[in-house]
Amino acid sequence: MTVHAITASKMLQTLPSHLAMANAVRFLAADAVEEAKSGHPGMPMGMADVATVLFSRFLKFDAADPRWPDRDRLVLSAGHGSMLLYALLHLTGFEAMTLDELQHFRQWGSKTPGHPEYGHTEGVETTTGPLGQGLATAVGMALAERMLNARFGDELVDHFTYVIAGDGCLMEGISHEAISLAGHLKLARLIVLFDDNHITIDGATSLSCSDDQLIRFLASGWSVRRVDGHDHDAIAQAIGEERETNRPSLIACRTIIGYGAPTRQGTEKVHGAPLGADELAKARAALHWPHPPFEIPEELLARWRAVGARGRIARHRWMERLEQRDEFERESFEDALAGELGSAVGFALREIESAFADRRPTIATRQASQQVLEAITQVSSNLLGGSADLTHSNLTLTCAQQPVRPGAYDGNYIHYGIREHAMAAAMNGIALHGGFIPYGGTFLAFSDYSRPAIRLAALMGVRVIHVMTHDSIGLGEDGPTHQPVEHLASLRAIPNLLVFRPADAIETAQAWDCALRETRRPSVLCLSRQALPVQPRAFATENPVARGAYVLFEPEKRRDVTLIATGSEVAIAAQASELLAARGLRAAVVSAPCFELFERQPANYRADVLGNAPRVGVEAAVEGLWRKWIGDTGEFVGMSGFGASAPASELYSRFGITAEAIAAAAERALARAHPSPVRMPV
Ligand SMILES: Cc1ncc(C[n+]2csc(CCOP(=O)(O)OP(=O)(O)O)c2C)c(N)n1
Repeated sequence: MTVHAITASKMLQTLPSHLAMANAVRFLAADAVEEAKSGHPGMPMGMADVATVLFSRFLKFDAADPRWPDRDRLVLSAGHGSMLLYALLHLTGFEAMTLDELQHFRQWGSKTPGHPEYGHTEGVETTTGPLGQGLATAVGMALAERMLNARFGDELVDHFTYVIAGDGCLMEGISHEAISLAGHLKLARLIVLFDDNHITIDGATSLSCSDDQLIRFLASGWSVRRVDGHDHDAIAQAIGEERETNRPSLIACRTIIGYGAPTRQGTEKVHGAPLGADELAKARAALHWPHPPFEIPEELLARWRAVGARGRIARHRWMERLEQRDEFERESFEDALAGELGSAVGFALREIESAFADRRPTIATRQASQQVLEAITQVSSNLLGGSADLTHSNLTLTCAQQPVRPGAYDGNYIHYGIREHAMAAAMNGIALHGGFIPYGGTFLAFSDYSRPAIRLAALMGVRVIHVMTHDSIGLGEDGPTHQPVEHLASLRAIPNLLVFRPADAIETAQAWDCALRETRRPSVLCLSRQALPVQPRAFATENPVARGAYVLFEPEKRRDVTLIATGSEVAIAAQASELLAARGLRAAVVSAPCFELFERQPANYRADVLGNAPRVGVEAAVEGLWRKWIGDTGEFVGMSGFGASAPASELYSRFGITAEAIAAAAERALARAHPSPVRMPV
């Protein structure tokens, strides 16, 4: 007998209805892939038994309220196996996941996209597909659960985070950062169900990997074990016992990919292609599943629906417990979950902004950011800070914050260690879980290490705030490895991401205000290492940074040229306008702290800001998309290659980002616009 035959017959003797339940998952997945003529049947067929045990015996949820805050979180890190999740959501009775949706798997407008998408499909906790992201995001969820538990107690916050991850997730580098962080923090309520099927796309995992995953996780402080992933009792025992450990758990579930497909199971052929009519028919025979595609026998469906309703009583009890809390506590809990900051934060921001306007401090924008954080963390307990081991450079820690420690989760600052990628993904998980608004710091040059998670934050539309300091050659002596030049352009290329580069302390406070208000978008705050003077500006009743770009200085009568700059280069552009004035040319200075917000302004506002005069763009970075704002005839003053190791002031002059260079560029732009005579007299 084959492994499959032995396991199947054992299950038929002991748990026929569980096997039938798992088969319902298997065939919904295989039939949907068949119908779509594309997709991944292998993983759902292989993990159907594990998922059936998890859902029917452990997972705390109520299909009638997919957003119940105290539900267990399930993250399908192996997102290509999306049909596993869609089948389970349908079977357990999630209202939006109709049979019709399964029949339109991967089709335009369906709730069943190729990979699970948060915000698109109710019941999907996070977007997955880029392997490893789900696992690291789940670490953030598990952390948020413990932290919220520390604030509000077991009665309101008491749930697990489960992850289904494959070989691919565990091979990805991010998995190392994630498991290391989770092990260190002793996130005991995190349970990873590893689809240990020894197969990836190219073939056997032995082609490319010799890791002993159990030893690897063990070394990071996890509780580990191996189980037959088709033996329901063994799976149940493993999950049950791992829930009781005081460490995060890895359960390596030895499975057969494409379980039940007679000629393809156990091979890469079943990973990412429909089985084909013949193989599918044979799988039906092998697993005693005589039902036509998308037909689930009534009794079986009823059993699955009962699983979907299993958590209903627990949810109602939870609601009662919430009701019994005194009003203040209940409101704090609900506000935290809703991501409310509280009006005190608004006041604190206004206050610090006007203090900056009065004192006009010449400080680095990273220092201004710290002062902003000092003010707002004193009045809001929902902000969760952190840094990837650059706390004292990013200036992200405030007096009001205490670090979270292994097993002690009542702090509000995370030392993420040198794990930028896991930090960014964990922040996504924290934001998705609810209860905290995460911000985390690193150097802008290392945003590349976080980028895949930042991209997912943008795709999901979640509020996470990246504090990226040392934002240009202005960081000086650390040299070109640490000096970002292409990062602003590359981050601006990510849709739905806000990239802020404030020019001084006032704009820094205003940028924080914008980032905190953006509840459905992530932000990157690009902050200087070097001190910057506060620019003179007219009193504004509204936050001008929210407009994305605005006129900082308008010459009298008319403009000859418009100088558009961001961040630290605004001050240099302002100096250039004075040089030009001395030469009889009137230059407006536009500060453009956030092009994404500027782009959304009405056309007449943008036209007023940009003006009709020739334009010069100034930014200590590569040109990127600047042409859009300066036009074909505009001039760009910035970087065209990597920086160098030297004091910042020397770098600015060596790379030609000076008031004189800007003035010369303005003259060139004017000459191009008015070929003869060159000068427009005053
Ligand atoms: C970051 C990333 N790299 C590559 C891929 C493409 N990809 C999708 S599934 C897969 C193989 C994953 O193997 P495994 O996790 O073992 O899944 P299984 O074959 O068991 O379904 C690859 C390389 C991806 N989705 N994400």
